[in-house]
Amino acid sequence: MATTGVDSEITKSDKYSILLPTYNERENLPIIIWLIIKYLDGSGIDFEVIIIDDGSPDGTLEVAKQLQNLYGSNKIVLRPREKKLGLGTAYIHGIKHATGNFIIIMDADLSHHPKFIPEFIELQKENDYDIVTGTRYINGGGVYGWDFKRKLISRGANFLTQMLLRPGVSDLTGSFRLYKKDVLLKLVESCVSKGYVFQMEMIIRARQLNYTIGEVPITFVDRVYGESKLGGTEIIQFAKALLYLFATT
Ligand SMILES: Nc1nc2c(ncn2[C@@H]2O[C@H](COP(=O)(O)OP(=O)(O)OP(=O)(O)O)[C@@H](O)[C@H]2O)c(=O)[nH]1
Ligand SMILES: [Mg+2]
Repeated sequence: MATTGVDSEITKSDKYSILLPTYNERENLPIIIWLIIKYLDGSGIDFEVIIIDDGSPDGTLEVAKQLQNLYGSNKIVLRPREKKLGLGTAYIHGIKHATGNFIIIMDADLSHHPKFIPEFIELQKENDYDIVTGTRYINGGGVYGWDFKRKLISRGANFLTQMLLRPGVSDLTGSFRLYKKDVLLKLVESCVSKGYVFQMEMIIRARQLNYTIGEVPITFVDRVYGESKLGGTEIIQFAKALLYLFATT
């Protein structure tokens, strides 16, 4: 989609801070870092990766330190916290330390492939979008490795939200996104929800605040290492938050 043939040049002053929150991602971290460096260095993009580890008991931080030694502390920045405090505050913590004017948020569990990042950047530049979001739900996007139940939940959550809030963005619950830094700061400030529903609220608020949003089709692969946590409580939380947003926006 983003291959237009027009070479939109990366402005020299643009820098991308990639926020990578981790909790028990010891196996995944070396692979994701290797892929990020491979695809971004290959495209001549100026970037840093900020790893926010929340005291993972599996020793993720030790692995992160080794990666920092390997790739350098200007590329790999460590901003760990003592204990598991959740994703929302992990992002805020990361933004505070970001030196880039753009922020990329992605999961560290290999569900989000770094090969899409140059496409996000190119699309942002072409249209000066405030946000570019990965989507599993337009042509070329997709989900791999999910069972029927999980697909149904994700589709259902997106469908319900589309019906109630009409945000005009096809993937609301995904978290693979590129933001202008000041835009992300405003959004994070205006969001009230935590957990799974946070990503959806970000997009709904973005629409309210009239930010422009582009979409890049992505393939999403279920985590191979580590445990999945989506359960009944997340679904109930999501439904509650959806109703809250419906009532208040
Ligand atoms: N720093 C920090 N990172 C977290 C926390 N919870 C999850 N993460 C990380 O955030 C990213 C997304 O979390 P996931 O556990 O993959 O959430 P999910 O994709 O909805 O669920 P599964 O992949 O199915 O487990 C991953 O990189 C996690 O390691 C947290 O409390 N603090
Ligand atoms: Mg995941």
